[in-house]
Amino acid sequence: MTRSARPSAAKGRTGVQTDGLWEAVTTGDEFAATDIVMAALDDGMDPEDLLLDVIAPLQARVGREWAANRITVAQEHSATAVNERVIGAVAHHPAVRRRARAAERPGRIAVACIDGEWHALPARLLAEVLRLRGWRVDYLGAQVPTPHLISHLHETGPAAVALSSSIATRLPAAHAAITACQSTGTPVMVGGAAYGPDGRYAALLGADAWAPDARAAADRLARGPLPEPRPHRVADDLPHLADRTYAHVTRTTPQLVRHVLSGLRSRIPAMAGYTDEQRNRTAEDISHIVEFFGTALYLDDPELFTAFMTWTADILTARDVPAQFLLPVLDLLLEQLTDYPRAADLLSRARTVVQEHLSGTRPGGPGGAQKGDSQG
Ligand code: B12
Repeated sequence: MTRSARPSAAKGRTGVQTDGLWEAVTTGDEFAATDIVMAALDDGMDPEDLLLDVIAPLQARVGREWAANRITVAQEHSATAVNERVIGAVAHHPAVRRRARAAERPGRIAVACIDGEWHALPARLLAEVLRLRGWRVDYLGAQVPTPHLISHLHETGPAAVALSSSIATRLPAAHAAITACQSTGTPVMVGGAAYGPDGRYAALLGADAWAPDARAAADRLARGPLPEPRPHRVADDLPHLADRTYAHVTRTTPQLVRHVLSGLRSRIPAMAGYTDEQRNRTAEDISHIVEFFGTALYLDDPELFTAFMTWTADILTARDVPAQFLLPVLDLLLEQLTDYPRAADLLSRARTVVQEHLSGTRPGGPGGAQKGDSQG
């Protein structure tokens, strides 16, 4: 499709052919997708609105469709790859470049995903919005090793560093990265779905600022410099870590996963007939459960784990896998952790929540839940 041959589908509230864009993105048609956003910019659409009110929700929809099992993992990967190219194309549109050049020059800022964080797209959206607002942005992309990030801050001396986290299990690593960045004297702004919709973990982990989305982040930065980093010690932020429960769980994760898998095999006879792929999937699911469990212990936030467990139950149900098997998983973990009261309490709570969720006695239980909306 050429830029002059624009699709004829009706334009939505935003002035973009959102249905056409969805179709192009989910069928991997990069050219058609780019044509649609270029046409919107040609028609004078505000690029920030295009990035945040069209492309970002479309990407979130990709996540919901995958969670509900309406698109495959491959389609989700391909759609995300197309969306990344679309964001790149927006950034290079002549009107967008003109606007970024004409904006005031508030200073330099680094935008990075923390170590182990693959979700680069949300950080990229933030980077482009800050560029539009005139910032000189060093966009470092996915999984930046903390020592290299620190060297970068020493070399460039930015006004702030924006650290993005989408997956909650990387929050312990984010905590260490925040503290390390602050030790260079650079204020740290954090954001991304991992911090929760209200950003509840940002202050807990000692960040200097948090914002719910890229627009709010840019507005906050436009109001003036972030506060100087306050000195803090990781151990003082989270005093409950003194009970060593988190340390024990992370250190023994491989053993815990093995114990759960062998326990499941003896409790669920059908597992004897599993294919290699089914066995690998089960092992992966158990690893994720233990990782989320560890993160909830790190933050001392039971809800992080219970929300993940009910979300997992919905994901399994959407794929016709009996979610009942989550109950013995929790029991088997409990068997190994009876000497750790905080761990045992969290597992018992999760068991109650999962049981209520599966029997439909909990608000948001199967049938009532919006599958895939959980951001942990
Ligand atoms: C695309 C995607 C992927 C892609 C990422 C590719 C890429 N280049 O980004 C791939 C396939 C790699 C991936 C992998 C995984 N993913 Co994934 N992924 C997603 C998905 C579908 C979209 C993420 C996204 O781009 N969202 C759209 C943007 C717009 O999100 P946003 O957060 O609103 O962004 C705004 C704000 O957060 C803010 N912001 C962002 N960063 C920052 C930073 C600062 C400083 C500030 C102020 C603001 C800010 O600004 C943005 C713009 O306004 C989500 C589902 C979803 N609904 O989001 C899951 C999701 C994030 N993934 C998830 C999971 C579990 C995984 C995997 C573990 C899956 C697996 N089994 O391997 C791995 C983990 C990899 C890792 N170690 O990081 C979970 C996380 C659950 C949780 N509770 O933590 C999610 C939520 C899906 C789900 N419902 O379970 N994933």
